[in-house]
Amino acid sequence: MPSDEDTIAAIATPIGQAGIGIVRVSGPRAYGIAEKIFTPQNSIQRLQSHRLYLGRLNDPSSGEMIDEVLLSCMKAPRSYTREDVIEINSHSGYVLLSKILQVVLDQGARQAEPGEFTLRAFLNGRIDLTQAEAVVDLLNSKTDRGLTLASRQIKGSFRREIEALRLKVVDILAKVEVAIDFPEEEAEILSRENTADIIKEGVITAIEGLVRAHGEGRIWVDGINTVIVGRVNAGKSSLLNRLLNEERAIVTHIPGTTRDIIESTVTVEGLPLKIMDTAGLRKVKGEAEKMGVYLTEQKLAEADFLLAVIDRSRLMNKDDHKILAKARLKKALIVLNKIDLPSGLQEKDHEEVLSGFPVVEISALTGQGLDGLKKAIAACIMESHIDMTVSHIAPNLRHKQALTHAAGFFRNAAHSAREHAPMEIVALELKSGLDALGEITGETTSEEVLDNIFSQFCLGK
Ligand SMILES: Nc1nc2c(ncn2[C@@H]2O[C@H](COP(=O)(O)OP(=O)(O)OP(=O)(O)O)[C@@H](O)[C@H]2O)c(=O)[nH]1
Ligand SMILES: [Mg+2]
Repeated sequence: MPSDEDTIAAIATPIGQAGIGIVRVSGPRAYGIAEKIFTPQNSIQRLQSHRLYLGRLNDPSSGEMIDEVLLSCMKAPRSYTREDVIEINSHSGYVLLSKILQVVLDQGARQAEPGEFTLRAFLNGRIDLTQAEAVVDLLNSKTDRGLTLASRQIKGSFRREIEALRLKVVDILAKVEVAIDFPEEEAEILSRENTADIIKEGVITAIEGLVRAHGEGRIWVDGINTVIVGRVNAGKSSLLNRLLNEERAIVTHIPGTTRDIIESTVTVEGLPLKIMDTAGLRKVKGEAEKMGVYLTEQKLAEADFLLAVIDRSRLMNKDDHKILAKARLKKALIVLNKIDLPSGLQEKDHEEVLSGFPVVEISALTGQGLDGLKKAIAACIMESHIDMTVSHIAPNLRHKQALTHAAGFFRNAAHSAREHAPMEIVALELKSGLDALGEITGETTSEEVLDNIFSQFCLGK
């Protein structure tokens, strides 16, 4: 990891047309750099923290004025990174912002890596890892509720839950360690039965609640993972376009048009769907289409909910049957498409193949049946195992895995305590559980995991 002695800089606003642009600088030389390149309009002794200054930005190497800017100053530790931070608010535009960044770099700063400002906030102890991750959630959130969950997590809601859990465990561990030191008096120090109960009711039950919150909370942040599947030409892309109300995916009469996964977000009857159009499933020879079918299989496996599209105007074939077999393993809604054409389905298809599935009929071409489709989607999701109760936190997959690990250790600890295993074993399991919890907040997280998390950020964040 780069040294935090460096002063880092990056363009912090999106590239493109906008009213203003910001170059952000953080580190020990931030103020020094500002004093070299910025001339305030009103003469001042020195730059003060938490002030905004109007002035001119100059290139010291040429003496040329670059722009009239607003400079904001934040002295450590009262800043995003807990280091000295300056932000240069200029006019927007890529060329101008690049030039400002270059001047800052010429004065001894280094270009920041993606997420490096937030990484510093983490390394300097201003936020924990759950709060850093919530920053990504905040930027990516698909719904208002997701936004609320992310902003609560930024304020430390999840961090506090984990800390409370750790305190409970530390408490138990302290008693266990005293019992290890004074084995003769173990019975007076603690009751094994009671210790096992406290671990189970105070710790494991709480962790199980957090693991459940993963499924519920992520729906609002990420959307319900909805995958449109079906044989080639069934009208999958047409259906996606209908639901999005835009021409997002290419539609042609040629079977095998879609190869890449096309993903978008849409709200159906108030429910957030992360919806994916996929390549039609069939036996293929071409490389690109093969790859597309492979991707489809992957998305199918991860889906929360399937929209299985069947071309009602044709006889069902092997591909349809294969898809329906897969749909039986998931929450699925069958969409019989092309009802503007005469039906090609046979009576026995309705009775045998489609029995047990919720079915709707639509025409993706004319839009007929679309309202019914939306209602059916909502009904399927509401009645399925997907729990729509609003949780107050949204642990991500990484948190869920660490929680599951931790719960395993605590279960072993409770079992060992009850079964009169040596107290050293109980202590060891409790410590391993604590480490697993520490991975969530970042106390015991490996550098590899940290790199992975912060690489999801954009430049300048
Ligand atoms: N008559 C009629 N034609 C439809 C309907 N829906 C789609 N089509 C036509 O069917 C053809 C295939 O539609 P797509 O939406 O590209 O089908 P797809 O399932 O995405 O196809 P692939 O990506 O190739 O697997 C196009 O010519 C569409 O115009 C419908 O409801 N009625
Ligand atoms: Mg398609």
